[in-house]
Amino acid sequence: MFDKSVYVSRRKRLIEKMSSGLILILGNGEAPANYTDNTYKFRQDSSFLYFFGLNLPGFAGVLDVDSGKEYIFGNDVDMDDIIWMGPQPTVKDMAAGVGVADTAPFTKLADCLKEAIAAGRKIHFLPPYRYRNRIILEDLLGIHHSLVKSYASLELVKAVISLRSVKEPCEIDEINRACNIGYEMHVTAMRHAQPGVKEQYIAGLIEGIAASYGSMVSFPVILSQNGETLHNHDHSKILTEGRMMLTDAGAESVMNYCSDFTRTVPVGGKFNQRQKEIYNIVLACNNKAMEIARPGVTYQYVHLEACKVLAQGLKDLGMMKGDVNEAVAAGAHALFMPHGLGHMMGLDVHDMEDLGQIYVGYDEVTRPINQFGASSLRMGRMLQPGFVITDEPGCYFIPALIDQWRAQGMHKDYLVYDKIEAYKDFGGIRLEDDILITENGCECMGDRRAPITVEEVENTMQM
Ligand SMILES: [Mn+2]
Repeated sequence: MFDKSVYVSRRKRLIEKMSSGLILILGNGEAPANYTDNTYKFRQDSSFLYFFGLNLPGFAGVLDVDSGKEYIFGNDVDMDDIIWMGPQPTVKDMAAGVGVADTAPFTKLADCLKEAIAAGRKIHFLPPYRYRNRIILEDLLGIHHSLVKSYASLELVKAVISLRSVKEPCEIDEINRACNIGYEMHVTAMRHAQPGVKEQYIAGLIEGIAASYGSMVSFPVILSQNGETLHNHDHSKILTEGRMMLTDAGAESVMNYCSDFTRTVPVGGKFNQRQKEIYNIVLACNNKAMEIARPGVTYQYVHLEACKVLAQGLKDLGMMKGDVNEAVAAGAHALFMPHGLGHMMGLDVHDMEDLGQIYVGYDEVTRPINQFGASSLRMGRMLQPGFVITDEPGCYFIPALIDQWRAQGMHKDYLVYDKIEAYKDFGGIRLEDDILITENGCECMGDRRAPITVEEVENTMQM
């Protein structure tokens, strides 16, 4: 946990941003996997972690915007719990550790909210993403669980996003820790990417590295020699010479801050000419984004500039034609990169996605682009110092998409289908780093950037 003052200050700033009423922040509970006592690994709600820091199931925090009073609701363990789990600190002691003086059993939360509702006060809560919390909110507020999400407080959503978007120095340290674990995961994956090795074996190895640092992966590992499938969780293939292995994976630090890197390497450790050509285009896109991302420019602009590098590279290889700026404005490059350049990252790998991507990634000035490819950009708005974002351009040859676009004559002024056809067996490449926006530019997070140039990757794989 961070120092008590970190949580005290965050709650104070949250209260200052709100007009009136009560703020309810629900923590998560245990989630049974196949029977009640056999649970998934516990993951606390990120906003609860941010404001109340307690990484245990079954808590809720309440802030009274008008009086400034703060409460934590949760149950002390009983003898049965002690027998199975060992002695545990009291809720009172844990709450004191994050600067909250008033605590009560979880059942008292209903009384607290009922009293406020009876007095005509507004209860602000965040959109629930777990069924358990929807049902708890139904019980507490009398709103049917199917409707409860639509009653979430937009005022609270916006206030929480404004705080969590700008990372504090202590958070940046944590993200760097997660990145250092990610570095080890990716170097390990590279060194095992040999013909005859099963994808699942490497996926398991790197998941074990995340777990061995007392944490877990920040999302299910994506690892496949069929990298053209963007989120490929199928690890059943045996690595084959001539293919490339795409690994998109990250770790959570002990305090649940995330990393998220992608590397794509030639199976066996040596790029062939065709692989090298596409690879270097994607690397140039990644580097371009890092070169221009700074406060005062939007990430939508950075995305489009990176796409222009992609289009220019593919034009040089004869797969695209015409004016590069016009091709990108038309969205022709999205055949090869049907996703956005990146997303915010912090306590969630897609930071605050539960609060609504439109509020995290966009504002009144920067609106999403309603076009295939660019519409998948999760983060578009003006950059500020302290933002942590992923930089993850890619180039994929998706046979079904190529066939569909060709049949429909899509963007035929910019796409040379006869040339593209020859790459249908190529797969896909994505290269992802995590960047911190600084006062004048940005920097790559983690102590070292994971091997990324052709030379670095080949050298790493030979060791
Ligand atoms: Mn990512």
